[in-house]
Amino acid sequence: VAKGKRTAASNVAKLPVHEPCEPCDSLKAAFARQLRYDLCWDQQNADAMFHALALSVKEQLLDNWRDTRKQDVLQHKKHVSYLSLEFLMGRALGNALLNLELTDECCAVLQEYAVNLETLEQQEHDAGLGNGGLGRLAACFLDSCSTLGLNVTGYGIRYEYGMFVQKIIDGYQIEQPDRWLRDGNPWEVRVPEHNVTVHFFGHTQSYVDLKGRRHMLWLDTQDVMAVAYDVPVPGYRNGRVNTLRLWKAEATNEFDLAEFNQGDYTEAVAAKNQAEQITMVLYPNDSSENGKELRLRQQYFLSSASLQDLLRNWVQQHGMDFTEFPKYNAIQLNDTHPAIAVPELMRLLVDVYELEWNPAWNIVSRCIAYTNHTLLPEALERWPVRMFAHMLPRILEIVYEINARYLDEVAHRWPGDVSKLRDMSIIEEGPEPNIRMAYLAIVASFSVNGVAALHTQLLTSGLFRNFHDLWPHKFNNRTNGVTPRRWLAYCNPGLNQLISSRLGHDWVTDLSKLSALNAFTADSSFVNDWRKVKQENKQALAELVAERCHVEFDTTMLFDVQVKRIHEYKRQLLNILHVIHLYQRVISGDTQGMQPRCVLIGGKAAPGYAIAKLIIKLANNVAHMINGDHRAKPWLRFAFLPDYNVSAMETICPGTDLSEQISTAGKEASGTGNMKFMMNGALTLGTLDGANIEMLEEVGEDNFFLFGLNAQSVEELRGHYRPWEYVAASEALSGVMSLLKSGHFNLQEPGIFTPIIDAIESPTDPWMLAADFESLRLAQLEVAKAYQDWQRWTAMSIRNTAASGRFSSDVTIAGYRDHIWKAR
Ligand code: GPQ
Repeated sequence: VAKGKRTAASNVAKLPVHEPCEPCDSLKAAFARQLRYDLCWDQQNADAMFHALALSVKEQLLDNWRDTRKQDVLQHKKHVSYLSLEFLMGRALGNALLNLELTDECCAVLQEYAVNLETLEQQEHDAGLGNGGLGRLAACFLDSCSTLGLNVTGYGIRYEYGMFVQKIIDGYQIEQPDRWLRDGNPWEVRVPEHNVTVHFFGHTQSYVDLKGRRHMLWLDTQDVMAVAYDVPVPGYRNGRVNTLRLWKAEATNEFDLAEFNQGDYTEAVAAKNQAEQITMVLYPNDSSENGKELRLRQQYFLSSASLQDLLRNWVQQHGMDFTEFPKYNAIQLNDTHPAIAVPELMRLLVDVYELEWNPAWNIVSRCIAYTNHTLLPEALERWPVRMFAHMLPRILEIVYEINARYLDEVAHRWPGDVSKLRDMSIIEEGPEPNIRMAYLAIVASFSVNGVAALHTQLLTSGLFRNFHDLWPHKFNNRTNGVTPRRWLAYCNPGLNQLISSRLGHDWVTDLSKLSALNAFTADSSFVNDWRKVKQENKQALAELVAERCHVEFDTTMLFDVQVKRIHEYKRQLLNILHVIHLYQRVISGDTQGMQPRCVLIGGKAAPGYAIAKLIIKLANNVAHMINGDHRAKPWLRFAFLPDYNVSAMETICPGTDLSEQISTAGKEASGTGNMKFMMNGALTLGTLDGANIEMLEEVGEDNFFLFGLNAQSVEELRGHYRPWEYVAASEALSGVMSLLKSGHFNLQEPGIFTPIIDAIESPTDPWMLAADFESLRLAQLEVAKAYQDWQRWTAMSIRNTAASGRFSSDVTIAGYRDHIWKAR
């Protein structure tokens, strides 16, 4: 047997492809069989039942999954590869049942086993293969692509450990590993026939063949095997099942054998461990660079494996002629994380498939498109040239060649302008030269998009201005969206039913239909029902808070919520300052006109982000103080929710009255949590940032609580910002700062909040908290007033849901389809 070359594919190739078989079992039969024969667990506990149920539901998908693949090939449907280091999928069971229209049947089956669906759903571990918005966007997009009938494959990494589990101990964040695969993942299918080999390290050597053509060899590499694990992505009741292909790193057989032949068994096992390291853990940084060698290995591993997979499929179907490849393929880069796909695709076409440079570049630059997700400089990826030279020597050569040819174009456009060449070069010169991944992505892409109107405008006028001058046609905006299946139909069954009772079900795939809800704001029975649903959802949220935070939320009070990654630019601190201010009002007896409220903050901080972790500690200490004070109880309750994740959001957004979207203007590229809240009838307290601006446009100023500086004023203020003046001018803020400085919230740990106090009072505070405090306070007074008229509030709530249609990811994906992918 040839070493390592036997694949499952070569074994089954001789079998008839369409052997007739029995029709698939009903869900009921499949479940009984799974429980009794396949699972073979002795105890039929909830966990076993969940696995049996998930496996049975997956079975229901398999025929459609296979047919989808077959039909797409037969119809030569354009294929889109969505390359992303993150897919924050959350749980799959409830969503699959909804999309397959199996929820009722499933409940009926489970009734015979005396167990309810919700209990089983809660057994499922979240697939937390992402940090926050960027990863969840990828997940929403996959749902919309399937629902819109597009041939899209998500390519990602099967991290053994996903996003860490957050524990709060003495108010501090403690990170614990997320062992989500511990009990197995019923949804995935390991597909060894798609294995590919990825090279690292080694060196290059050129040689000239007999025809005089120069070739580059990449020699003495250390190879890693990429094993495909496929996860089904069912569309909404349309029979389509797309694929999320997640790669796991394993040692190659060759690698093992070489070591074995020298008799070094332990070295061979160590090599296996080293290979498997690559896909071991998700880097837990959101909107900031990781800069670690292992992260670059992950990026190259994903990019190379996915592109090899694509090209192999192409050659199988079309042979070695790649001229039409761009007509049938688009590759979307989710931020620059997979931007190394650019030189890798060049390498595969030139070195492996032996195309000349120009035709290869022509193909690359007609396939690749890049989405930017932030303007924050700390998130812009730059890799040391030195690291490339060592780990990916052949890729570095290709990057140099791309850069040289592209700089010719720059020189042609701006003759004699040396500083332009320096500013725009893919290589950033200096004592430690770096590769600017965003520039690499822009140079190769036919489309560069931002994720909200303001963000795109700031990109083209600021960060990428030179590139916009050079290639204006590449730039476009695609405002983000969220899937109305998970984020309304599934997570809010009460509202789903109420809406459908008046509008029918079509809104689930055409969310613009929700605008018809505006007609019901004067229908008192509808308004009453809407309020009732909200109350029930608040009850469910209160139960979650009670269980996780041991704080009692009263559903008659206003639920004021901010959940998202903890980051200075998102300004959870501004929220906490306002809570402290409310607390001061209560203890000073200034409760005239005050609206009782429950404030909830949740989110994870990157483990190395000290000030973000300190903000969590402050939130917990303030909460502890307030919740322990009997004077506060009727007016104010405050909780920090540990381990905020996708499934927590499914309970949080339906139960929220007020959604806080309070980032410093110009810093939040889009936001997507803001849209989930809006869809579920929460009102927004927000700055003119990211997609907030478009939400405000849709719902109107009367139904939105706007405050704070706009992006332009923020920039104008920079350089002469004097926070102490804002403190002095605001009695409320002065009071808050004094209380904070007095050590009132850290009696046991003197001085711990000094870094926070210093940050607020610094004239270089990039987030300008003090500047926006008064404006936020006044907007919150408006919130309180509005909430006290529940009929008015409910009408506003209905109008928010009604206006949320534009923020369906179906709309966003239709935009990618028509304007970028040109797919049908
Ligand atoms: N975003 Cl660069 C992330 O979640 N992680 C990141 O590393 C970067 C961006 C977010 C961004 O902050 C939000 O404003 C967007 O709504 C989201 O990406 C999706 O575009």
